[in-house]
Amino acid sequence: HPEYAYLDLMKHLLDHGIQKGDRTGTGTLSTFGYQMRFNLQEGFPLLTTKRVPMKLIASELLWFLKGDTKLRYLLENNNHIWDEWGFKKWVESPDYDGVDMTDFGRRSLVDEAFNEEYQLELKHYQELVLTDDAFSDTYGDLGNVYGKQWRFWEGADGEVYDQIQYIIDEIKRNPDSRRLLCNAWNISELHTQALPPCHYSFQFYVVDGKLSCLFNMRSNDVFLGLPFNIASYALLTHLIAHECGLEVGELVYSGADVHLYSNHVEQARKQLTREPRAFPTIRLNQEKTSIFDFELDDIELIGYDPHPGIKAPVAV
Ligand code: DHF
Ligand code: TMP
Repeated sequence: HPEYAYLDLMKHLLDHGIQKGDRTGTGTLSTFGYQMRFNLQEGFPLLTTKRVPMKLIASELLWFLKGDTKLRYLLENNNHIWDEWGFKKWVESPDYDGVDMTDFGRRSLVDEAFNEEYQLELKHYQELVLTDDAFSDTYGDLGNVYGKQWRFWEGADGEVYDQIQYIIDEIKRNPDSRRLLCNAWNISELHTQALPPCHYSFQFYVVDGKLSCLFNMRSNDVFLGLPFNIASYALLTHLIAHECGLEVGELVYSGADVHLYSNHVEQARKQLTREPRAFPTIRLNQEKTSIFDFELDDIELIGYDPHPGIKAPVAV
């Protein structure tokens, strides 16, 4: 089953991962340099050994494709995967005068009284982002993250570049191109970003009428982030293939610091006891041609029958 590409990586980290400290203070089992391949003709690579919320993956990708970097769109779609990083910008700013939220990610896990204050403060933050335009513009914006770089890269020449449109035009014009590439790692703008890009570049490849994609990750949380990342790039490949009149080919993953957080080890062991089931398939609204017109309802997942979800804390 193709899901073993992922499960074998998880097992590899449990058996051979190197204990390594990290920015968040959580601790990881890590390896450096790892590749996986998924044949997208064999089904849509959404893990079945735990439930992975496809709606959140789709709304995050559509948010990137809009060129949006503000949390509001995600919150309007009940997507909270980026909340902590916007919240962090807010509570570390001079305008914040509530309870001290230093190190809220780790403290909320070990201090129940603090966790209650944190949950209240986070709820308040979400409300402000949703209702207060000025607040949303300043503290509800993650900075020049993926969407900005993908669609509106600002060149040193003062021009604004749409890397996704370039790729689509170039695939149609010159499918043999070896320059079908998007780069999110913009050194001069890293300081604006709530989190520097983890998946920092990707490239397409066309052969025999099939579109393949390779994506690079500098740092990867194997339990929480990776299932999202695989499905997100699989969906992006389907969308671009759809617009360019191609079939889907392979999805190739290339990771650098690939890690399992120490507080995800029990969850990983549990997941490894489960048998993978058939991958689902994906159906895109054939009436839409431009990928920039796609909305959530235009993406349909068929035949997804996963094992139950497994909860794990995210390291901030
Ligand atoms: N930081 C870390 N430490 N790991 C990440 O994977 C990560 N990913 C980010 C931002 N920062 C990160 C963006 N993507 C979840 C999944 C992806 C993601 C952020 C968070 C997550 O928590 N997933 C949970 C449930 C999400 C929910 O239902 O709201 C999961 O069980 O998959
Ligand atoms: P870092 O900036 O110190 O590397 O921390 C980022 C963490 O977030 C790291 O554990 C990798 C994880 N991550 C993913 O795995 N996938 C993602 O898409 C994102 C945004 C982050």
